[in-house]
Amino acid sequence: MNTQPIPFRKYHGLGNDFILLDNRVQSEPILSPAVATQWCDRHFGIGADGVIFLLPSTDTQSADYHMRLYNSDGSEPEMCGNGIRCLGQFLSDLALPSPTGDGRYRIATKAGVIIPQVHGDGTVTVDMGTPILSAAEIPTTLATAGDRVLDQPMSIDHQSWLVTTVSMGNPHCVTFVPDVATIPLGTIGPLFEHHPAFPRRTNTEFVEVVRPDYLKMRVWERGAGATLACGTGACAVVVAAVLTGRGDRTCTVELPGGPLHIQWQAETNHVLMTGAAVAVFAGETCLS
Ligand code: ZDP
Repeated sequence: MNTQPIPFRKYHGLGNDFILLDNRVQSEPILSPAVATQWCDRHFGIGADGVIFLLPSTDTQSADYHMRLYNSDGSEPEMCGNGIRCLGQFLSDLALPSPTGDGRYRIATKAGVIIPQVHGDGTVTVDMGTPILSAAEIPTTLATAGDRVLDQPMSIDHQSWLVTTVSMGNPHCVTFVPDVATIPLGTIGPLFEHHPAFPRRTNTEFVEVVRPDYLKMRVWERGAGATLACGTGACAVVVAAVLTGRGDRTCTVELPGGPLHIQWQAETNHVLMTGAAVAVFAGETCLS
């Protein structure tokens, strides 16, 4: 047992849960990916889908803080939608003032500077930036004609799926299905995640169009498996629905853990995401 317990706080965004660490003392995460995996274990650890590190900004001109994240398998994604809402709420809970006084914080991530705005009512809006549609940048080798993958057939488990690929900083493969409840997520999800068409693996969303402004999705996340919600995934889903003529730019996405409100602005090309971010408990752990 470590003699120096490490303090942490636990948050969730629609049941997509994270351990948040105030890591401002140094610019590198204080945990190794292997220890983070141990913390995320639901039986032998604290239990979470990932660990999020609040780091000092390395360029205070462009960002107030820096966020890094490990998935529960120890891999490091570029971005995390539910996670950055939790980080915004964490900053507010730590009584770190918003530099602009309106609840906004500029957060440097591997996908650029992302700006959550904490509203003070338990919800956070995040400007998630612009979606990336170029196959090479997602990355996927699926593109046949042109550079985009829109409703392209792909064979998985002897079945043909029409897939649309979108990056919100991290890769997503979106497929529209008649009924999300019947998808065998645990068997089909890993086959998408590890398919050779996705050199950096992929997150996969199975989506049912209830109405053009109301989509229902289930997600298999890269590095974390079936989760109750995925913020970057919900944004990717609305972009895919608009591009394939199935959905509206302003849309509610129902995830197993609850709803997210997504707006893909035509004027700016930015995707805005609004949803809950909730502190669950604070503690200290001896695991290291
Ligand atoms: O891209 C990945 O590897 C994801 N598993 C990262 C986590 C995404 C997240 N669930 C979200 O809400 O965007 C935090």
